[in-house]
Amino acid sequence: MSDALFPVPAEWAEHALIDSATYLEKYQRSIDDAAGFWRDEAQRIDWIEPFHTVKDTSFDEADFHIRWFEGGKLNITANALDRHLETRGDQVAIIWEPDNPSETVRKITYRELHRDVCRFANVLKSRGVKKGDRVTIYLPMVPEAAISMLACARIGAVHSVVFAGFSPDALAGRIEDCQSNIVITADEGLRGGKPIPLKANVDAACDKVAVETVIMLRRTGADVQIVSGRDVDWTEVMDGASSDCPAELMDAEDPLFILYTSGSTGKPKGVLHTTGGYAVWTSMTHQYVFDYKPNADGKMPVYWCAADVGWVTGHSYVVYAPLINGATQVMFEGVPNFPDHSRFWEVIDKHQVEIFYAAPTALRALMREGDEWVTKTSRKSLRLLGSVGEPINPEAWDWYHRVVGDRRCPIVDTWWQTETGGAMITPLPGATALKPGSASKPMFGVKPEIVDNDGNIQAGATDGPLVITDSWPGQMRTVYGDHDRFFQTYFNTFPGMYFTGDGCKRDEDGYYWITGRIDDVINVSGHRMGTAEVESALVAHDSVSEAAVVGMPHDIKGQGIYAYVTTNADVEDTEDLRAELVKWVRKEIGPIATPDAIQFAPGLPKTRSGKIMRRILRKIAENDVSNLGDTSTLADPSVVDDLLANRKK
Ligand code: 6R9
Repeated sequence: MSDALFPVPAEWAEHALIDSATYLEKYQRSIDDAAGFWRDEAQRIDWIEPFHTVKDTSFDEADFHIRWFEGGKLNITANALDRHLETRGDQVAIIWEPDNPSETVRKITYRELHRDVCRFANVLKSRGVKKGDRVTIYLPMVPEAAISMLACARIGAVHSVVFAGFSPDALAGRIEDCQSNIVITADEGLRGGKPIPLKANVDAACDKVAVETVIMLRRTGADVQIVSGRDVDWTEVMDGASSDCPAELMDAEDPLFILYTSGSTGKPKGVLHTTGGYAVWTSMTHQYVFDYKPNADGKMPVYWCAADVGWVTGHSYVVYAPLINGATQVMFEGVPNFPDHSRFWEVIDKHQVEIFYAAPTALRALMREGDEWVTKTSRKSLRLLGSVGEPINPEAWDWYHRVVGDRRCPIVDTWWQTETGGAMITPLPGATALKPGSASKPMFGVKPEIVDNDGNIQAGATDGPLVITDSWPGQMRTVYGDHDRFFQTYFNTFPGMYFTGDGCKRDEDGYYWITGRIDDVINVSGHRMGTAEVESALVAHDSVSEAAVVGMPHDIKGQGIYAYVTTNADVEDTEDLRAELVKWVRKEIGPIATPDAIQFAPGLPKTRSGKIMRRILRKIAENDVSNLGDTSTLADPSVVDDLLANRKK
């Protein structure tokens, strides 16, 4: 923890939507009079029919339910598109910056986006997609990703975006879980100059699960296999489609999307978000956290969230909230270090970005390359910086603040999760004095608490598991197809409360400091990996009999993946096998799951009841071996000696 405190700059206190007094007042009201507060905030959305009940929620097992804005009818795309046409139809909604800066930038106005979304919605309809059907989207960071998502929402279909870095197997598992029979993809993706064979991956996935239609966008023009009767070309089907598509009337609690995320057990869960609460929550948080409003000249500031649409940050803060709020935003196809380490800052200068939101892992990687890549660019347009995805260490915070933001720009360190839909604990730039590394204070309507291991709420400065004790509009509503798993995962550990899976400290000033996951989830470069997922990929290999995976500290990724692998008796533990296992996991899950270290272990530390003692494995991976704690309950304490002797550096 750092002791530094950065007061709210005077011009922010004066001009921001929320100053410190307003924050306190609004926060108090959001807790004391939740219904009144949210009735007012919900007016930011155009409701086709008004809701009759603001909030009807209970986290108790006997009466477990979460419903917001019941009776309300809306369409989120009418809010993101149609309502802007009259006032800002010709305003640029999306500035698309391609992977390679020498390729042409695309600028898409609200009118054009509306037209393309309507067209693509008609394409989906003509393929038999109806309200409630699931549509899988496996696309790179191109405007068509947003168009596809919005087209689904237009007609009430439920999108499931699968990150384009996931393997064919991971894709097939997600298609199967939500039983979608249509996939939208591209011939190839492009990242850092390297092509990613998306269509070939879809073909491989389709060998495992039956899919009726594949719509393919041509991004690179690569030679790909076309399966006749199943595959159709994006441009061809769009050409004939009408741009008139009325927005489907959706209930506030109708599903909007499914997004798969890793948990501590089992396969990834389909996190389901619904329409009304998500629309209110994401647009409100986006407006207040980024102080998003017209500049003095009436123009909307250029906003850039560098997250991929394959993650929740891309859903909430690239696609839905900015468009609902009428933003002009940059959508970036590439990576921070291509063609060189100045790319982020050059894009900021090129498009005069005022608000920039990125992940600490990217900042740490760039920080390592030296300041000059940053300082040779202007960055004068920047006013506000944001961070999301993992704890930002004070060194990276300081670099972001001092070098990137020239000490001028506040940093909003936003803590939230796929499950929470939008920012939960975060500074507001005009209201919150900043402490580097702290996500600071709760957003309106959020009641965080820190509990002890028995679930007793702790007062004052303390640390422990972080829970949220009451519902907020953007909360996930279920695990797709497994409502019981939803309850068991989040509401069973500490009855009556939502358990975040994160550990947290609260200091004397009431600031929250997220310390990281305390369940079996590893946060690799801001991406969640379940240890169970990597383990099951490893044991699926013929040579492996058992595997245990834990996190290890990693300078750039935050956490790396450390795998202990027990091979079959007749297998030799060679370097070749190690390399093969790394490749295997990449193939099974995708490059984000690449193990950073594999240690061959003839035995794993197990209790007499057969439970692997991960605490010991974590300590060895962290090289914190001076105190391994009590090992006396191990069935065979001698395995620990072998583990210590063969630790991977
Ligand atoms: C939005 C997103 C969620 C997990 C979460 C926590 C970590 C996210 C953070 C942060 C510290 C922040 N996390 N933001 N930790 N400070 N500002 O990242 O969602 O992919 O579901 O990950 O990420 O551990 O529980 P998701």
